[in-house]
Amino acid sequence: MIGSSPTEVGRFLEETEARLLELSIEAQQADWVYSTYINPDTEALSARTLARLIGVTVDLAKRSTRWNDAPITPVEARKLRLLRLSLPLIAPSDPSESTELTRLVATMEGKYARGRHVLRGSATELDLQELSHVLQESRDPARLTDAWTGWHSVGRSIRPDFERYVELANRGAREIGFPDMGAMWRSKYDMDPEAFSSEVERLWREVEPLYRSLHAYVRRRLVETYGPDHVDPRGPIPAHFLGNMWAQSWEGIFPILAPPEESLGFDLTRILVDRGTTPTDMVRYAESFFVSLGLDPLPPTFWERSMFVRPRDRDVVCHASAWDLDFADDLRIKMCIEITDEDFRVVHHELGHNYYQRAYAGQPYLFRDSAHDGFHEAVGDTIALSVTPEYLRKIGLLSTALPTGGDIPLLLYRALEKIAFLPFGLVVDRWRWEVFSGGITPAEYNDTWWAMRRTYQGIVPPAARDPEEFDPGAKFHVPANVPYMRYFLAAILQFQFHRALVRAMGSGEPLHRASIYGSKEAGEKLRAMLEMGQSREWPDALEAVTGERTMEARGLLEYFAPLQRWLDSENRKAPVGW
Ligand code: X8Z
Ligand code: ZN
Repeated sequence: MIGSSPTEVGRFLEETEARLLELSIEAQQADWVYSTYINPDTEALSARTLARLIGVTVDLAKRSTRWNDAPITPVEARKLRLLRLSLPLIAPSDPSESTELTRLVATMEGKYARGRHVLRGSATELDLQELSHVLQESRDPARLTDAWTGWHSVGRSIRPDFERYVELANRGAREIGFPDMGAMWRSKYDMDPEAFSSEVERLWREVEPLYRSLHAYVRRRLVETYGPDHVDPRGPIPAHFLGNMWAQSWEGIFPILAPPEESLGFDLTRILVDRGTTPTDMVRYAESFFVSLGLDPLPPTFWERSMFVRPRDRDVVCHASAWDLDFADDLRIKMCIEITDEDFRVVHHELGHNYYQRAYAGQPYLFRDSAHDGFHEAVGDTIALSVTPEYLRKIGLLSTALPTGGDIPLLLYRALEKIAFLPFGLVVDRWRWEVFSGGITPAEYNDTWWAMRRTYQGIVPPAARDPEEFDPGAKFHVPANVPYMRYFLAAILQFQFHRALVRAMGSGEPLHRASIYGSKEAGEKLRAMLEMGQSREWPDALEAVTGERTMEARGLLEYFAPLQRWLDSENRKAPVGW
């Protein structure tokens, strides 16, 4: 206990929080301008402000080690622990390496945002959104391959930046005591990083049988559509047939997967388009759901400062995100909203982030984050699970009588979105963790990426890939340095939350039909958790909503139980596995 007193650590933390708040606001402002107006100057500015924030954080984290064995309060100890983990990127303290690293991340993100491809027989450059439409709508294998391959070539240009980024980020993480960046990412879960890996594996094993059943059903229907020359009835599924650039969610091809004799009974995209819904209307729908739970409407600045549509005159980062520029009330989303069923869900997802941010704004700076990052991702999705046909009828979007048939089409639709996602959610960081630890070398980047995708997801690329390609770089979160395991956790957690909130309302309805819309009880439970921020370990936050202290797949399995039975009977006609 070397010359430290509680007041000393208290003063240190107070100054630390004030300084980091100031620098984070600056970094966010620069990043906002960069992301909504990409050019060399905004790139340099945002990289420089981030480098400054990282530099100060590293310096403070190093100074904080003097209290490692000191008798300080649990709150102080938690803050000191979180200080080291407060950023998803740490740079080496050498100033030139530090700006080099933040420049690299900005450059990679910019390359991704500017990716374009001209389809064969056309003269127009298509961006990611347009190429995604092709993947969803075309049934021509050659055209699908062209759109898929065209987009994935963006990865190749990112590859050299990525290699150097891994090197520098690891060097940074080691300076503050982590073995590598992946280990740093895994340390953010209030548990031993290795125990966290096992926890993830345990959750995956619980849901894997459901994924395999869905995979088998989908593959059989794709064989019916494209024939066994294109889709091997016993093998992995070629990724370009699944209606999504990364084959991460498959609801885009619902029309060819729906049970032949039943339908959803409505098409939300059609309804929204026919009513002349605007992007702002889409966000208003989502806001009003949160308000129905007893939460406040968004502030006027949200509507003034957010970006809802892709500007026509410049490049922007279109990947949807939610921001809190002053860590208080300057909430915004940045999104290129399309009037679709998918984006209807995404706006709910994004507002979940904003409502979380606002709820924990009352906490000290180092506690202004979610219980763990899976919680942040799960909130809006939990709300979106309550966007049921009955809810849509209630708010006047569905006027037709609801189909009286079974619930299988709806459950299948949801499974194509949520269950198909699970192994993808797992694979992105299982791969990156290995890259950061050195278990995967640059020469092995692409082959290992596909080996893992084949093992976990049962998918393969449209044709053999040159090992020189860099297909992970064609997924936003890789060039943008956003950890991904959060989405896997969120995919499990949202059903755990949904189940608990539905039961708290006293509803005995099957989970897939229940909606928490308008429930003040559900709103109160949610609010209690959101307001905690990360002031407590995540099991405390989980308990506030669910009464449980471990992440459990039970909610998800209960939600999809009727579908699992239906798939089991469907799959008597087809092999399972790959
Ligand atoms: O990136 C997102 C959000 C922003 S945090 C739109 N998601 C993941 C993805 O698009 O890959 C949401 C689900 C998974
Ligand atoms: Zn998100």
